Amino acid sequence: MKNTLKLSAIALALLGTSAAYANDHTVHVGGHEHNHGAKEAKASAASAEMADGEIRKINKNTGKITVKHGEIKSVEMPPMTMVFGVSDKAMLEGLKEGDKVKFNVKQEGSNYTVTEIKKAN
Ligand SMILES: [Cu+2]
Repeated sequence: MKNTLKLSAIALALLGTSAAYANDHTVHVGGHEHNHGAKEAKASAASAEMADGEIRKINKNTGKITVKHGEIKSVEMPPMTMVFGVSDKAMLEGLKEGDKVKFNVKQEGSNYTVTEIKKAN
């Protein structure tokens, strides 16, 4: 479990690096070259419009949260309750079960990772 989390943290770090590289040099990394323009438009829409959710369960040790969420337009997901990993466990500090939150999600294959989360107040 711990190793898996470490590996995904490394993978996330690597993804971040290649995305930055692609932006700086207009070199397209990965298998989505033809969708590049559309993908960027989606990403900026996502940061403007975070998804709504309510924390049902939170495990700061494993970095997993169960969230009852509304529609997540950035990854075309309908409302549901599900478990997410987080890209950085530090994001979970200050959050607890029952909190209403706004969050962003990144999809990697069939895995969804919360990249940003904050209390909705
Ligand atoms: Cu979901």
